[in-house]
Amino acid sequence: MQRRTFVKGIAAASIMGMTTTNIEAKPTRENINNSNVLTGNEFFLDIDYTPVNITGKNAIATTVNGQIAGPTLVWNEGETVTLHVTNHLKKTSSIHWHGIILPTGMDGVPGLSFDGIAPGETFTYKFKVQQHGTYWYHSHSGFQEQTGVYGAIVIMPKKKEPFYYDKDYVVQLSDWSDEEPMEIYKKLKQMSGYYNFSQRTVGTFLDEVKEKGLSSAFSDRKMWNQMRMSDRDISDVTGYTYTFLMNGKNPATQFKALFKKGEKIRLRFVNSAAMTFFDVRIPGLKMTVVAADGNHVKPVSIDEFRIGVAETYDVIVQPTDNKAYAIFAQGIDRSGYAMGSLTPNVSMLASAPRMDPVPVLTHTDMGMNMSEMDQGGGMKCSSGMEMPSKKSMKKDKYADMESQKYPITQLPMKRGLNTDMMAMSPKYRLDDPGVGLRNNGRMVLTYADLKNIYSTSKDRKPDREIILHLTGNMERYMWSINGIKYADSKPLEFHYGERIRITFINDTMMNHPMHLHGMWSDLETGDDNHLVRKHTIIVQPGAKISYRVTVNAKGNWAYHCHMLYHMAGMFRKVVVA
Ligand SMILES: [Cu+2]
Repeated sequence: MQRRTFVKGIAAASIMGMTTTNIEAKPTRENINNSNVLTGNEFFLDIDYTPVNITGKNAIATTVNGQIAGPTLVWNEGETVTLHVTNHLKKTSSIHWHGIILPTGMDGVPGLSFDGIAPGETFTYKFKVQQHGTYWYHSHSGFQEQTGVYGAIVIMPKKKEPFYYDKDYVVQLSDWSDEEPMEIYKKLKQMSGYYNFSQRTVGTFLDEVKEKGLSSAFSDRKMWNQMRMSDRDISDVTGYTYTFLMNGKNPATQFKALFKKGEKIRLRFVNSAAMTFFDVRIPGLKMTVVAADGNHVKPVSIDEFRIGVAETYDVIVQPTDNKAYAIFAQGIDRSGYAMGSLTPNVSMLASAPRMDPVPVLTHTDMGMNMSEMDQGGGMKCSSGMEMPSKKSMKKDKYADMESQKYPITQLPMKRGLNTDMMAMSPKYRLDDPGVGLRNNGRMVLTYADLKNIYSTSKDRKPDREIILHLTGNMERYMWSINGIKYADSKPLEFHYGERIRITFINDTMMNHPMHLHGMWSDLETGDDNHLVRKHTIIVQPGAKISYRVTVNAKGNWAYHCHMLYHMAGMFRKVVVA
């Protein structure tokens, strides 16, 4: 895979000028200033087909203003913005402002907020900007996001921020495929492992035998086989078809962020990929995380962070040497990477570090707790093996979160063909960096490290709780919530003015980045005095997570997994009345 990515990169580099335009930033302290940035209060955005060559092959992208990524929009907190979006495609299109608090009619979800933008038409969005930080926008129609309809949003704060930096860059990560998204989706439907070549072979089995002995290797294997799952099921769509981009550039053409030695550089990471989680690090530099999903957090110094699809993180780095540093974002399944250089000189480029080994899912990722295996717990599977299920909930460090009791609103749940597994002992795993990042010798950010910089001790306690299971059937590539896919579901009813606790239990083996439109998600990380405010929350495989939502926005809202090919089923309409 590594070699393939490299080869693709070289091919693209040799046809420079045919690659998409993306001019290097020339930032100033409070102003992201490059030619791919639009500032002001009124914006004109054109969605259109654009020929691109990202991999060495000509392809047609759908773009905003002719570029991948689309222009970075810079807004000012407190001002009203007007955005005229014209659709030049042959199909309905839309722009959704991800993470932005606005009236439902401006949210840009066809069928929920408005009718969508018909071919040849212009829709004008207008709303007051009530927040600051790093966000993004994307099409909410079909698979247009996969083919390029996305860009970053930077909102300048009214008040001075509680940290200092000299330069400011957006680092927007994405995944590009020359294949039509519908083709990708069809292949996944036919064979969910189509793009995953990391699954175990006879060779790896023999290695395991050497390592663990025959019986233990065999029983491990037997268990996975009985569950018709693979412990290498990390990503559905991989570097086999994807080229990973940083600000529209592949690893050969490289995005470059310039610095002078000693300067503090703010990097605004945005994951605009359709399907790819990235593990981001800058070898040789500590990163100080200062914001998550646009909101300030207590600064935390780390070596690496995982960014789920649709999340954003702002970090500050201070390069100490006059050399090029790699901004390295490897795909969660290690099938490829996006990369750029943090460099004192545009002609000085960093080389890529080695990718980490392909991660292997563990019992933890299946919602099992090995220490409890003897007494019960584990994962139940419709097709075969059933784990003993005597309950033994040991007190753990998230016992407080575990013991919170609110009136629970029962929601319909269907187990059947739509679900082929179930986490028997789902745990809060906020301090778990996740599959592939555990014990890697680096300081990896976890949700437990995220603390709102402002106190939330006066925030209302939840009035009630709803529990939602993230469910799926890998074999049929069907995703759902509570075993019910969107098409068969009833809307979730939230009451205007209430505070609701949402608990997700992930019954699948994949990470799902859950995104609620229109309202903030206040994540419980074990410290009620500093609930961290997010718009997208990763629910790890076999895990459980809780957050609180103040229901302060009337209307219809989308609530869904942000993995593009999971969305059709793993989606709910929320009605606030
Ligand atoms: Cu998902």
